[in-house]
Amino acid sequence: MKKLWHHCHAATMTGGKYSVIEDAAILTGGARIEWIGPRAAAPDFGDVEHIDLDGAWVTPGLIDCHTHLVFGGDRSGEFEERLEGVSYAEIAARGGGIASTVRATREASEDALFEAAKARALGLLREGVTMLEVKSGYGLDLANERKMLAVARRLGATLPLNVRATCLAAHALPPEYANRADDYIAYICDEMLPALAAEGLVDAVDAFCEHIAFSPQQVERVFRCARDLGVPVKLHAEQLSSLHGSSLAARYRALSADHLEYMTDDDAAAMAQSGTVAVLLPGAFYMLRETQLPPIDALRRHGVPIALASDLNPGTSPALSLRLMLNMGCTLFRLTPEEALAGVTNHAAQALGLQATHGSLEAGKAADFVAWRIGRPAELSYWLGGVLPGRVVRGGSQVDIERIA
Ligand code: DI6
Ligand code: FE
Repeated sequence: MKKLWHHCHAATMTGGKYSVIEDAAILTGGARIEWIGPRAAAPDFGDVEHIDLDGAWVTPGLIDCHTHLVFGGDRSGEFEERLEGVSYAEIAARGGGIASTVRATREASEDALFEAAKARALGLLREGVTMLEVKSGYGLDLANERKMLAVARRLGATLPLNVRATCLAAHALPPEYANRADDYIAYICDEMLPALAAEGLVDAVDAFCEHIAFSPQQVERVFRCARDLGVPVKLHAEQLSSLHGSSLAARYRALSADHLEYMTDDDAAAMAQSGTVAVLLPGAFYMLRETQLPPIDALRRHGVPIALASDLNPGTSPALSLRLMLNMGCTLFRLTPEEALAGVTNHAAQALGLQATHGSLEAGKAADFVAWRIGRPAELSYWLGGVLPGRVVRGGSQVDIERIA
């Protein structure tokens, strides 16, 4: 039966703005929105189920468009050591850092990875996230990258969440390829990506373009391979230094370039041209105690869509809350609450290539939304994390999180 959700206000986020409808009504049929508008303008829908939302504010379901939430182990021990004065270089020299997560991920069974990832995903769902992206990148060989991506697919198949899987094989150099980065890139392009794409495990391809990871030339080889396979690309760019990875991403019509603290005005212009979304990651900025701000004014001036994401990963952003990122996007980066909310709805959908079906409340789009018991949309950015009262609706059905967990 169709459902008419009423007694609510809607921040539809159409066009990346609040686009408020006061005293709204939303008609859903199955998993889609069939009609949305002011209740007073609603036609007679006949025999439908009426659902009273008690004056809630309805927004699109939140979208976390950049996570590494499948991983083995954690790095809280290293966190503690660093605070006791052990340097990052010492930790790395004895096989810590990313390498330790690669080891723990390779050692973990698919089931163990799934259970740990499921707990994190449920935490996000509980706070209003209905879609998230998961990157591989801690396997770094065919079998282990496949294992990570299979966990991502399983999360999407078993939880009331849309999960997009991104292959980030070009994240770090695995130990067996030490000092042979070009050979590893060849392995990615000749074996890993073709196999994983053929198995339907890859919605996008990502890479880490940085002095401590891969050069723009190496990234470009990965991008060419993705293009030949018909898979869209994304890029970790300009996180620690300026290599103009974001301009390279724009040349390949990337869905997004992410981090971007060190990007230039020309990079922003190139991204605007190609419609590449700027995904900002305040959790990593905070955790690394970075002081170089991403150039928000240049992004605004050039009209680059801005998204916000958790970057949930065990090293640089152990951020279990996307809502906390809304506050940090405002407090650290001076985004407005409206920009922050667009960053986890409309623009986040665009960063995943799904803006035609998700990210705003419009007839024809997915019936994924959250009815928040708040007085104004800015509260979503104002409270620092935590679960705000309300209900999460995914595919037209209210999610019963306690039953799933
Ligand atoms: N940038 C980051 O901040 C993370 N990966 C990346 O490409 C770091 C991931 C980790 O330390 O485990
Ligand atoms: Fe990341």
